[in-house]
Amino acid sequence: MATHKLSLMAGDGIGPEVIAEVTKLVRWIEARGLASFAIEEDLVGGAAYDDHGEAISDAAMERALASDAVMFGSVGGPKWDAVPYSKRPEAGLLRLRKDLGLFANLRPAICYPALADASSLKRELVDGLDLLIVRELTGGVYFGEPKEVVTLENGDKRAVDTQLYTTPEIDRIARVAFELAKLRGKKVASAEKRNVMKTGVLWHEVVSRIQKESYPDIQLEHVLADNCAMQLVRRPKQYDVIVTDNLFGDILSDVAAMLTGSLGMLPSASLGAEDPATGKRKAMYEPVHGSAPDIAGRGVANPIATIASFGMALKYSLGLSDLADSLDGAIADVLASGLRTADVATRGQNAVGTSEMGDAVIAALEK
Ligand code: GGG
Repeated sequence: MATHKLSLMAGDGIGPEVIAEVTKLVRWIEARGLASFAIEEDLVGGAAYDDHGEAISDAAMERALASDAVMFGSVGGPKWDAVPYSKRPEAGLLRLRKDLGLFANLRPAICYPALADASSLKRELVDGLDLLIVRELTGGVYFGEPKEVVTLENGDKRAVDTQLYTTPEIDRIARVAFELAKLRGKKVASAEKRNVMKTGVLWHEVVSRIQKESYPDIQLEHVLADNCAMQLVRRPKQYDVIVTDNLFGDILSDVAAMLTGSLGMLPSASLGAEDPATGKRKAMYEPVHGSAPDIAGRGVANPIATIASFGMALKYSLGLSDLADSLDGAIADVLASGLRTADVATRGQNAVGTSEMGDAVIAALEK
């Protein structure tokens, strides 16, 4: 049996609480002889800064690079508001994405039937919703240079972030979206702002060309990102795969999260390019939610986004697709049984804690 190298980076706030549920799952899988794991645990974010003054150490980066998959919790919090920009907790996450080359961020937004009443929209608008946001993750305004705050001669300050995309960056993320669409609803919506941004013009041009040249059977719709946000809360089921840039993807997936009931329901996979020699990709899996400092340490966070992210790791990195399907089924069963964490509990439902929810998913897997 192959041993899977898993790098665990729990991070800050509720990160350690939700990652603890992945550790339980790993032990359960091992106890049943389904797979074996070599686990490395590393600090990241504010926890790493407090420990050694950087949001991620070079040694932790080395271990992440050598792993089959990184399971990441969450980073950030008001405790580190005054930390210099380059050492902020989020810098650890951005370095992981950049140095592992994780350009494709897959964010599925699925509304489980049992949670349709917890959605921000009416049941009929979200029941059966299953959309996939494909967010470009290593380019755009998060990384473009110049990126700085300068003090002008008159004492005023000027801040600049640069939205920058090249043809190859758009080409490769578009191909990921079209390939995924082939396996799903055979349609892609590409969201940008070509009416006001040059990067939007290039994005539109490249995505159109890729579709014409390589994916003529996939239906392509271009949508302005602001309109896409509106359509997501108006008629979300019109979409199957949405491909978009780093910043718009971040925003649109938070909107999509509320359609599923909670940000605590959205998993993600961040994937690099396939190595032609091994067929493997660098990969990191994390809940879309952040560190939620308001509820950290109380054991009430929803672990489903993190558990489902681990399911994506089983599928995309560890060759355990059947187990990933069983895990998805177990999540659906637990929700159907009425168990809820506080974020998705509706009137009259008693909420359970993080650990109870994790235990219930394992119990459902055993059935
Ligand atoms: N688990 C996600 C997380 O911790 N996010 C905090 C963060 O730094 N987000 C930046 C981004 O993804 O845009």
